[in-house]
Amino acid sequence: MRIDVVSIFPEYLEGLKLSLIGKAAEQGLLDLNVHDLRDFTFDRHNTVDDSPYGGGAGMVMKAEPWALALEHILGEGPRGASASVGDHDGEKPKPILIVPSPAGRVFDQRVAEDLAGAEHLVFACGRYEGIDQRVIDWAGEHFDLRPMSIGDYVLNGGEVASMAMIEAVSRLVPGVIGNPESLTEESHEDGLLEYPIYTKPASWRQRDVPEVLLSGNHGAIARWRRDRRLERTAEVRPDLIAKLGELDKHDRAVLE
Ligand code: 6GU
Repeated sequence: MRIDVVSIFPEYLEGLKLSLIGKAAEQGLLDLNVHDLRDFTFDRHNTVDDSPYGGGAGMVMKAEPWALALEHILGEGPRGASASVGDHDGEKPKPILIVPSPAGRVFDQRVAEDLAGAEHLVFACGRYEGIDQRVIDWAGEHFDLRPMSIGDYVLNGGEVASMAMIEAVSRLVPGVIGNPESLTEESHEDGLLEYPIYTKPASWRQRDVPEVLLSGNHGAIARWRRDRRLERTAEVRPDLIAKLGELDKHDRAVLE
């Protein structure tokens, strides 16, 4: 998977080079490219923003640097040499352009799974007052446009949101996580939160690991874990319980 990120703070994205995501990039599973928006400005002050037409607080990101940065990304890479902006004759899907914004659709594990199947993702990190709408509209002709929010709160810019989305998506790319089983037994994978986990010692400061986990009875352990997941989800995320399908008798009893 190819991932491009455009930001006026490319240093923010350095964190992605650490840990599993960085390793995947080194191994060639992910082709991660971070671009500085100011490299696509040509005035003395590398201006990327200006005051909003119609008045109001804050600044708006100018259209032209964004268009040049996105055109640069479209013109690069495998399709590069012969292809030019606007070449999408159906052989290849358009790259997905994610525009982080509190006004976007909310990103969740389902969206992450969908994006994990894409060949090319581009993240356009703006400041939250936003980017001139005309370049967003223009980009919609060349990209599969996806405004995305990571939750109902406001950040100062799209960088942290992009990092969260990139981490959630790239860990689902085959090969990035060594043990794919660790992907299936997770919160949000099947609509329930995780069960509590323990490691040695079996007794720590007068607190004991639940006995069933030491029993070697795999059926009992699986049942205990499911019960804890149901309880925990009902306690902290009743909205998720409401979204579950038909539950069996035992599950229903746990929730009563
Ligand atoms: Cl994706 N961007 C910004 N700037 N703020 C947010 C957000 C994104 N998601 C929630 N708040």
